[in-house]
Amino acid sequence: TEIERAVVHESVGKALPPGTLVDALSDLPVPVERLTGDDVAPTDAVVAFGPEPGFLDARWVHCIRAGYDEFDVDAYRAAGVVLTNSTGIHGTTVGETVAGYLLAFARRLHVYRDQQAARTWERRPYGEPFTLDGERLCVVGLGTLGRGIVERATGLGMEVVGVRRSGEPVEGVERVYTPDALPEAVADARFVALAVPLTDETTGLVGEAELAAMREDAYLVNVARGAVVDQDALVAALEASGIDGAALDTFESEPLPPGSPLWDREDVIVTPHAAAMTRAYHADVADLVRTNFERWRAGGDLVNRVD
Ligand code: NDP
Ligand code: 7N6
Repeated sequence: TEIERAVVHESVGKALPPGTLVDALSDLPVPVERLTGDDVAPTDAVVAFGPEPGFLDARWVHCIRAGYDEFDVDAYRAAGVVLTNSTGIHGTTVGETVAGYLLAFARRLHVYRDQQAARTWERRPYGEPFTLDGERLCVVGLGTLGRGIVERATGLGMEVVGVRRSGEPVEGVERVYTPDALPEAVADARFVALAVPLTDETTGLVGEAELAAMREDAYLVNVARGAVVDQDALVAALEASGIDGAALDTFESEPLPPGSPLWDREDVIVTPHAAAMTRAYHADVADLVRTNFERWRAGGDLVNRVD
């Protein structure tokens, strides 16, 4: 089937100004229009942040996120609608954000920034600051995000281990574990970074037992999805000094509710699901969509197909 129109759904506004994406796609061989609501035609390609019921009438839906957990993949398959995601574009942004979290914790930058607000000139105790050099990081999920994190961490002199489904080796990762060995993989790590998709297998992946398996001076980083971590168990572990801190970009409920105990903790860095933000996001997404348009026309396989 030919695609006769591309529509940029208003939901993309959660990640970028929609007009930037419309402009970046203006060289497609079909008209590109903005869409509010979900009234789409069977010959439409839809570019969206999240799902809408009407999208099941489209020909192809492209999700501008890597995580497509909000989409009912079975329903798309049953309706014969092609579904693609945006994995592959977040390695640098999220990798740099995670490097920032790790550096902040080691060099205590998060504490000094808090102190600055109160004009407090006070160095942290001698035993507190450390260097990342030589510290061990365990990266859980070694795809685009995981590798982006690994590259920065090795550049900072860290020793990196990781976890992935296949257990296959990854450059820069000294030892790759399979998911069943997660407690063993995290046991010796000063930092544990989560970069897995949210699936049945990864929901609640890090709970009481995994937090207990971590070092008492460990930090947890979650740039995956909130539900990968049992948030109550995390708060309990922080309160009991079972771990030293956490950097969280994703939460069980977003925005993080004002009453959450995570807000007030000095040992927690909260970012508003912003780890992947960049003013080049529209261009990165447009490259993916353009590539797939060309493949579609040439009758080839699309990249990043998830159905
Ligand atoms: P990829 O598909 O490139 O990588 C996923 C990795 O997770 C793979 O290495 C895979 O293993 C591994 N994995 C899957 N299931 C398990 C499991 N049960 N246990 C251990 N490892 C597992 O995805 P991306 O790196 O592009 O994105 C990952 C997720 O990060 C997204 O799904 C999204 O939820 C989140 N994300 C968050 C962002 C943010 O703004 N904070 C930005 C972008 C993504 P294998 O290699 O063996 O297949
Ligand atoms: C856009 C965030 C993803 O899954 O959640 C992220 O790719 C997208 C700023």
